Amino acid sequence: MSLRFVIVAGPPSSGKTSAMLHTIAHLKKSGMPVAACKIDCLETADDRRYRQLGIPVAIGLSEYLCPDHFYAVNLEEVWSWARQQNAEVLILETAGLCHRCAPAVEGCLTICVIDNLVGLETPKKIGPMLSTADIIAITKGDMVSQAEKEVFRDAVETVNPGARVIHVNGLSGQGSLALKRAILATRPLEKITGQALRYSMPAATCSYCAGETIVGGSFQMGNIKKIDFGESESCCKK
Ligand SMILES: Nc1nc2c(ncn2[C@@H]2O[C@H](COP(=O)(O)OP(=O)(O)OP(=O)(O)O)[C@@H](O)[C@H]2O)c(=O)[nH]1
Ligand SMILES: [Zn+2]
Ligand SMILES: [Zn+2]
Repeated sequence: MSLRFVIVAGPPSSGKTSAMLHTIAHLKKSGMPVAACKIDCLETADDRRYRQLGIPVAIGLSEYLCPDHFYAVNLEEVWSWARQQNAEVLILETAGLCHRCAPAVEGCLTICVIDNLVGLETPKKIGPMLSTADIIAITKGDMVSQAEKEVFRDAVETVNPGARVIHVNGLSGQGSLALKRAILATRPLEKITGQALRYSMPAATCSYCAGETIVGGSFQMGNIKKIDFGESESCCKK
């Protein structure tokens, strides 16, 4: 009952599905039964794209909940669903909208997909989603120069020096064979229950989490953190 549980995260439109469609096609050619699940907030069309490969597909929409917390709460259920489909590889794609959370789980191969166009500061900004990944797939290399590609790779490696970087073209599929090989080289996991998230999630227990919509201190309770304006406050008082 073991499963290679592969987590794919990255900013919106970075090329996660494009890269995975090519990778899953390679896995299928090797006779590997694959299932895919997509976690998003309000809407996704990714299920239709994955279904075109003729594999079992599930979607989870978090709606009014934080998608990352929703994701963590449903890991066991996604595992059971994939096993019921007799999958030996599960591709779990997550929106990765909250740049404070990271979906990586111990024992699961975690791939962070980031594109060459997001700017040199972005690897730092998306922090743990990138720094806790095993593999970083950099897409859209066809849209930048060789020099830009190298500088961007450097910025990525500064945030996660231990990860393996693979350049993937989501359109042509170039690089997806390396992703397939990395997935097949991963040791299947016996169960997900008891595995640890590699990075803790922030507490989200303020009045706005509970549905409050009005701005102002008297409408706020629970876990409130205010900005420390430090020096700039004393400047304004002058
Ligand atoms: N030029 C170029 N375009 C790409 C590449 N990879 C993906 N794209 C395009 O980028 C857009 C977004 O790709 P998706 O695969 O949908 O990205 P995603 O990360 O799955 O998006 P969400 O799931 O909506 O967050 C699509 O129009 C793709 O065709 C690439 O390597 N080069
Ligand atoms: Zn997608
Ligand atoms: Zn979060």
